[in-house]
Amino acid sequence: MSTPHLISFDLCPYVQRAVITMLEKNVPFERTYIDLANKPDWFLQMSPLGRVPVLQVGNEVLFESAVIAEYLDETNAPRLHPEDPLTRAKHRAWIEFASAGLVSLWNFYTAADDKAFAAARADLDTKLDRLEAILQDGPFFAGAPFSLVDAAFGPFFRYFPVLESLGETGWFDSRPKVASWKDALLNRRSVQDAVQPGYADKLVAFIKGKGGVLGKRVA
Ligand SMILES: N[C@@H](CCC(=O)N[C@@H](CS)C(=O)NCC(=O)O)C(=O)O
Repeated sequence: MSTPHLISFDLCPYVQRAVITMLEKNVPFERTYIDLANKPDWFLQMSPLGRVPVLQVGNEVLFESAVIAEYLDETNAPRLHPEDPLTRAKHRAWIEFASAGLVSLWNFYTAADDKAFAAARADLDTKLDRLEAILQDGPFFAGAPFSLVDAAFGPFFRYFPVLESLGETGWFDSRPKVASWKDALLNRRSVQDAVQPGYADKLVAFIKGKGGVLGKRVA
């Protein structure tokens, strides 16, 4: 296969899913960063929804992070999706849940007023409770093997140390299974290497730029 080319934005959690998947499989890839606030014409022509990630494979273009991750999984060992179709379907559903969690996070760190902020916090707490209820022994979602569900949730959990640094704590106090899953993911090499040095500072600056309840806390 020709070297895949990933079109990225440096803070995008969906892009990170593709990077984690390629790092887990030692797939060499090229990467181009774009500014989502100033999208180049070539990108707008290529990306049907105007979003990253986009993965170029030869003359073909793939979009949507879950689709990109599955393509990479089907074409490069080791397999990260389970073999059993029912288990695989359940994994896809939890990857979708991770995407909903990313929307909840966005609503939280961009919330413009206290009411929206409290509602977004409650929504996130409910989602973390759901995860606590379904997690088994760990260290990863499906136990010992690292799966595409883990690749989807690594970028989700990466937000929490930043939120904690801005004074939003208590996410994991009564959720020991989520806490140890989060730690296992944030200690995983592929998850760590999926962002550039300075990620946390950039995210804080981005949150400040949004000017919401959390952004106003940034000095
Ligand atoms: N469902 C998409 C979501 C991708 C997405 O929302 N990407 C954001 C950046 S993290 C984006 O490109 N937004 C377009 C914009 O900001 O204009 C996926 O899973 O790939």
